[in-house]
Amino acid sequence: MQTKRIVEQYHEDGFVIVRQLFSADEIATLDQHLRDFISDVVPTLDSGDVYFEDTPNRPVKSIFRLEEHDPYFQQLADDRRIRDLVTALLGDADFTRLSTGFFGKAAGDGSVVPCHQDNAFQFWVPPEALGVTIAVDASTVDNGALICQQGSHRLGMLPHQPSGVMGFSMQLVEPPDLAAHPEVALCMNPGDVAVHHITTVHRSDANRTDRARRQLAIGYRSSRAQGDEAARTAHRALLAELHARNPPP
Ligand SMILES: O=C(O)CCC(=O)C(=O)O
Repeated sequence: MQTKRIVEQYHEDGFVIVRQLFSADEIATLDQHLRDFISDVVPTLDSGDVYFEDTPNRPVKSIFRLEEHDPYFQQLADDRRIRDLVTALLGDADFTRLSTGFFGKAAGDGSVVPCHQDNAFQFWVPPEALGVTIAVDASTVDNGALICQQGSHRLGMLPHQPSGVMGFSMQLVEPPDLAAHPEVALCMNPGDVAVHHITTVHRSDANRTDRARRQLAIGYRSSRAQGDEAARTAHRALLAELHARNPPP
């Protein structure tokens, strides 16, 4: 797809998929770094940086700030192809790279991600920020592909409430009308990249298959977006209260 069409579609829908941005060899390298990270770094991480599924095998559910531990993830987030894409989508070459997260939905064990807008956790004003998702495995309707509501980024920030879900503390009080904002499953193949706006409503289902659905998610914000520190402080206080009431297992 041409850059012009990618940008138009992103602004129209609040999300877009760019097919095969990374080669099979590049995804194999990413896969190896993830495996090494999980075996070598995860055991050393603080509880807020890694979450496990609450099932007997306790597979890794999500990891945050990978770039702080392995420079490979910094280099990947600064890859020229991603930088060009983000520059075009944010309309700003002076954007800032945020952190890199891993969302694994282990085969059979991957749990639901509640419906939310990323800015309910990040608090950028104006909300000129986006999430880039790199597919490590194929994502399908059955293994928990990311599901976005078309055009929901234009609704602004909607009310959220605590979700009770470890690692995704907040969920929408009420998802937008499905007729006006239909859900689209972002089914991807390894090497595909999806981008969603920071106010696009999205969620994902449990992984009901024997195939893992692993994704890397990297945030970027425009130079115009500033963090709302008061909102962040209030959110941290809420999280601390929720953790105290219901400590992670
Ligand atoms: O793992 C998922 O399906 C959700 C990921 C997510 O919410 C995100 O990338 O913003």
